[in-house]
Amino acid sequence: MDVPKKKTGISRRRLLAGSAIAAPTLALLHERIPHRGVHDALGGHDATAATTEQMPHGGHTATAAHAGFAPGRTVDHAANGFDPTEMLRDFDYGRATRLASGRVLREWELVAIDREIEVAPGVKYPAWTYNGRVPGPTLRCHEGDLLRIRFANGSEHPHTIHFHGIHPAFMDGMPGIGEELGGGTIEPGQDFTYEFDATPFGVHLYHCHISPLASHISRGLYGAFIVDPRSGRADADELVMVMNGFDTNFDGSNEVYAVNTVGFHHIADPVRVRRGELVRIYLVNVLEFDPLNSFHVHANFFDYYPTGTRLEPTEHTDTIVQGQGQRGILELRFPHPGKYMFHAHVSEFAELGWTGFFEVT
Ligand SMILES: [Cu+2]
Repeated sequence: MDVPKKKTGISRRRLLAGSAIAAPTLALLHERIPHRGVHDALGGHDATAATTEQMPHGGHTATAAHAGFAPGRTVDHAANGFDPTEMLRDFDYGRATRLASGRVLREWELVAIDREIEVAPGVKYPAWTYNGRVPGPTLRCHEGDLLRIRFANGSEHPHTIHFHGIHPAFMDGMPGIGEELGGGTIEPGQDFTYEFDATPFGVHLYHCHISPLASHISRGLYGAFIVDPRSGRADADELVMVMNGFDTNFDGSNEVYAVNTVGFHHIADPVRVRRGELVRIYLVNVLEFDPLNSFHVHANFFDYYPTGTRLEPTEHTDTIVQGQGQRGILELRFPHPGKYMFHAHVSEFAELGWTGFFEVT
């Protein structure tokens, strides 16, 4: 009852064939997959024939054409109340005070709010949000801080905040656990304050943990949670990218894929970085309905720190795969100026929004 099923709406096939974002997408797909149904081509075994790697020039040229929908058909960021470009570098350190012990107490307020958001030009989605935005605020702290997060449920549905990290059971945001202490399920109109230590350092996430879990998460109730190591990290241009998707017709599969919610956003508005400067990406995969997601950057390599919990990278690569809930830190320097595509190396996701450019100047 808390997951209303929408009877009408666009299917993945119809979204591609006739929606607001269809024109350039369809042109692209027809150009590349001329004699095949769009859905079948994307979903069938032959979908790999359409990978950008195999058709690099066509892929780049045609995908760049997505920017063509931007001038006339942009997402209304003001109406959404958040802008994916701003969210990239928006870290919320909360309200910090020093306890008598000398330890830092960091406090936030998160409110669950139901609101409609636009996830691609003309594609509206009835989201469930923390603080009105998807993803929720990027909560950031230092290893060893005491964290206090007051959660108020202003939604019409029961929710929780389940943090990844190490904490007592009743602070886990799990229905049925700690109910006698006010935790567990937080009903509409109720509130609860989560309190725990910031540990371990790394890049984590938080999300609602009410069943059906996939529904509550995919609606938008998630965010990145970063714990900086005591030793700190080298100065860098830091970015948060939360890989997500939207099942706009509630059929159990996603119609739009993105980083930070708005599909194709960084095609028209590239992520601007400086040549030679260290760039650090906190990458989180919260995608539901698809078991894997991935990140690939063109013409550059990065160091990868899985979960960010060790200070030594495990890999030097241009592509990594993350399962649901996995995350990690990417560090790279762009040696050459220019525009470099980044996208999911699951081609279907890339074609449905999870693709963009770095612009190196
Ligand atoms: Cu929920």
